[in-house]
Amino acid sequence: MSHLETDNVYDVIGIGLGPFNLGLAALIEEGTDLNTIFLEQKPEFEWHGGLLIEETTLQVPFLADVVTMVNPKSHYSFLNYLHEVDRLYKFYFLERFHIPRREYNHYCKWVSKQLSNCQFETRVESIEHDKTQQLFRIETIQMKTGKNNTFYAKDVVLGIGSSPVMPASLKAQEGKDLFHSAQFLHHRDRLREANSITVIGSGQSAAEVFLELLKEQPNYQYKLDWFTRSKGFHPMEYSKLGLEHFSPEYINYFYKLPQSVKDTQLPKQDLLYKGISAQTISDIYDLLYEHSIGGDKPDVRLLAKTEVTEVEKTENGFTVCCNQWEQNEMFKHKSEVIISATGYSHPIPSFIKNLESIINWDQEARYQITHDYELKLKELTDNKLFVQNGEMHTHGVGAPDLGLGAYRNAVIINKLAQKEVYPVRKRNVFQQFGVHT
Ligand SMILES: Cc1cc2nc3c(=O)[nH]c(=O)nc-3n(C[C@@H](O)[C@@H](O)[C@H](O)COP(=O)(O)OP(=O)(O)OC[C@H]3O[C@@H](n4cnc5c(N)ncnc54)[C@H](O)[C@@H]3O)c2cc1C
Repeated sequence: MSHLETDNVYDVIGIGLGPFNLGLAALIEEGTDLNTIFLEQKPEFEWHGGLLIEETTLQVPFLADVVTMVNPKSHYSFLNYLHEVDRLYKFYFLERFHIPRREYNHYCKWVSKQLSNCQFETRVESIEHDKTQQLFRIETIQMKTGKNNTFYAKDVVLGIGSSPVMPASLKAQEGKDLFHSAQFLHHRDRLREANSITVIGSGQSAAEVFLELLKEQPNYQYKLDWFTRSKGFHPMEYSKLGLEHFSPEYINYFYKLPQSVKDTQLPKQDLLYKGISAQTISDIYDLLYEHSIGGDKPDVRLLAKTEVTEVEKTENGFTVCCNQWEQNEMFKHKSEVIISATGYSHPIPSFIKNLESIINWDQEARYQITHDYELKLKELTDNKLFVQNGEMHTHGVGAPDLGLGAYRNAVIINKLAQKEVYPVRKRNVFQQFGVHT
């Protein structure tokens, strides 16, 4: 590759530095000689900053750090982090598997600061494939200075995560008084001034936001409503055999199913990864109980089976048009602030526009992806383009799961290095998925 007159030529470039590409950066730096750089638009590592609410925890055990599940001996394990920041005894006596989200973020930041291959404040604007050089050409912009730069890579790994989603009825009114739950902590002062707040949605984020608002309600005295169009405020599956769906075996089983079967099954598996943790439900219930002691009637309403159909701006907030779909009853509701906890999606990034003609798309305009997380390309080339956390339609519910990140990175690294750097174990769980193993 040295024939290009530039220093910016790499074996691998990672785009985005969330937990998945951070793990890739760490495992590559520790286990290979590959020349890599990981480009991130934010000024430093930050994991869902608007939702780093105190007392919230990871929904997976701490072993789902960025390396342990493939290399527990790594310098970058969570346990080594605790050791290095002098918290090992404190954690030992804490006796908890589910660590605070704020600590997971601090741990990831600690990892990123020690790696030489992470570059922040750099947004990727476009990628092109240079057939002659057999390289990807990546154009970036430096966030602070606006300066453009060009990088080249033999292989690229997309790790750009997800984007907040709002229904059209809410999106039209988005602003300081109506925002996605991803922005929750950034609007805290506004929320504390409000007379009435409505939370919409019933996933984990909605529940965490509602719980936090409920905790502060006695101090700030707002009216608090929580609506969801779901049938109820349901718990996420957390039985041990249910959790085995987040395993390499289930990925392998799911991958081999026909696409039509995958598309039918996935929506039926919502509660494996959506829904609310039983602990958060219990915390909410306990607090409602506490706030109602002695006949107190906190101004709180929880209403399921209720879809928001329209939101109109008024002088003092919003009029929210709702439909209780089971009773088929429409009603109007007033709220000064609305929080849309309506989930995330994985859009195809606009920066790959110039690659659209060489990528193989499926009938639903989604990536076609090999078992090893490589995008299927139309052209025969030496260059590989991988995706992390954009493959639920092909690899199943484990795609966004932090506990499977290290496994997926081991598979990707073995392909990038063209040798087995990190062994991938075939038998991990007790149950068998499918007739043939
Ligand atoms: C609030 C929340 C809590 C969660 N909690 C859990 C949990 O407890 N357990 C679990 O298993 N899963 C959890 N998940 C799901 C899990 O998939 C995500 O937490 C995880 O962040 C995904 O990591 P990622 O690396 O794919 O992407 P992200 O963390 O989203 O990171 C992607 C990064 O790419 C950067 N980027 C995007 N475009 C560009 C560009 N053009 N140029 C440069 N950089 C770019 C972004 O700035 C971002 O930093 C949670 C998800 C959310 C939203």
